[in-house]
Order: sequence, then C-alpha cells, then structure tokens
Amino acid sequence: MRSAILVVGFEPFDGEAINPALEAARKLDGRWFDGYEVVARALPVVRGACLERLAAAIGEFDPAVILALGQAAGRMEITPERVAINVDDYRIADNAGGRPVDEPVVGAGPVAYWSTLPIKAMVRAMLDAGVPAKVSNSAGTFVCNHLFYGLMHALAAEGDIRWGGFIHVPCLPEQAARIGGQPSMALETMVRGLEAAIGAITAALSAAVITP
Ligand code: PCA
Repeated sequence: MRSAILVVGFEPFDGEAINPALEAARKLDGRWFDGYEVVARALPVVRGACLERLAAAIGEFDPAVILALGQAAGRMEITPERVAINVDDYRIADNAGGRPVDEPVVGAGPVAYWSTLPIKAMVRAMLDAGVPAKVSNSAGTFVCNHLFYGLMHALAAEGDIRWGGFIHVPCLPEQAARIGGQPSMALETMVRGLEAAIGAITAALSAAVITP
C-alpha cells in the first residue's frame, strides 16, 4: 500500500521573499497522519519546470496522495480548489520570465479536471478546527492552475489511482504588512488548518473501497 502524502509548495514569486505555501509545506514535512507520512518538496514558479519537478517527486516517493499548495494574495481563507482548467494566461511573468497568453496547459487536453480530494470534508474539518476555509471555484490561470491541471492530467493518464488536488493559502502577516491592504493568516493557523485538511483526506482514504 502506498503510504506517502506528497505535499508540494511553490517557491516565492512576484518579488516576494517568502511563499506561505512553501513555509507550510516545510512545517508538515515528516508528520504522520493515520499511517501516512507527509513528504514535502519545493517547486519553481515556472511553467513546465514545475511539472517536471513534480513528476520527479512522484517518482521518488510513489505517494498515495499529492497535495499542492500555492499562495493566493487577497484571499482570507484556506481554499481547496475544485477545478483546474486547460489554460495558461499569465497576468505576470513566471520566475523564468515566461508569460503565455491564452495557451493550453496540455494541447488537445480536456477543458478541465476536477480535484479528486474530498474538498467539502476538508473545508468542514478546517472550520471545525477554527480555521477560516472555503471551497474555491477558480485556481486562476497562472502557474498554480498550470501545476494543478498538469497534475490531474498525469493522474488521469495513470487511471486516477492516486488522489490529487490543490489548496491556495492566504498571505502571511509579514507579507501583508509589507504590501498593505491584504488579508493574511498566521503560519501556525495555516498549518493547523492544513493538518485538519490532511486529516479529512486520510479519513476519506480509510473509508475508500479502493485505496490508491
Ligand atoms: N501562487 C501562484 C503561483 C505560485 C503561487 O504560490 C498562483 O496562484 O498561480
């Protein structure tokens, strides 16, 4: 039985020195949840390269679940994403200077993929833990959506054996203090929320008829 949960977090981008997604992933690294060990990896905020790094990490750990994390400035809650769409339409350049407009993530790929994580149960668990959370219906059209779509495309090609999905997290207070006018969430609160979300995933795994 596969017993790893791969948590990937993006590196800083858009002139930031930190990315809460990566900070949170590092805090979760090595933690155990119901017999599943979290293994964390950083991903570059670069079209294509992030998917190559993700594929290498999946090859390394053979995880049952892949949970990708990214920062969404302006959001007030931890937001599991419902759907990844087949478009790269970048508002800003990625960390390699790439700025595709209206291009597909995967040429001739389907329009969209659903998350295969139990997003409603994850939100419920986070709210029960006292952490603001909400389902999001758009992961945007930047590198986070690119990664999410590429991940779900790869998992579908495998036959949807493993579970995968994406969560956007708010800025950290130190980022909001610098930028101004942004909602934020303390790292400890974020990690507590993500622990609850992972708990909801492992609860669903133990209830599943076929486990990844
Ligand atoms: N957030 C960006 C890309 C990297 C990250 O953490 C996004 O939402 O696309």
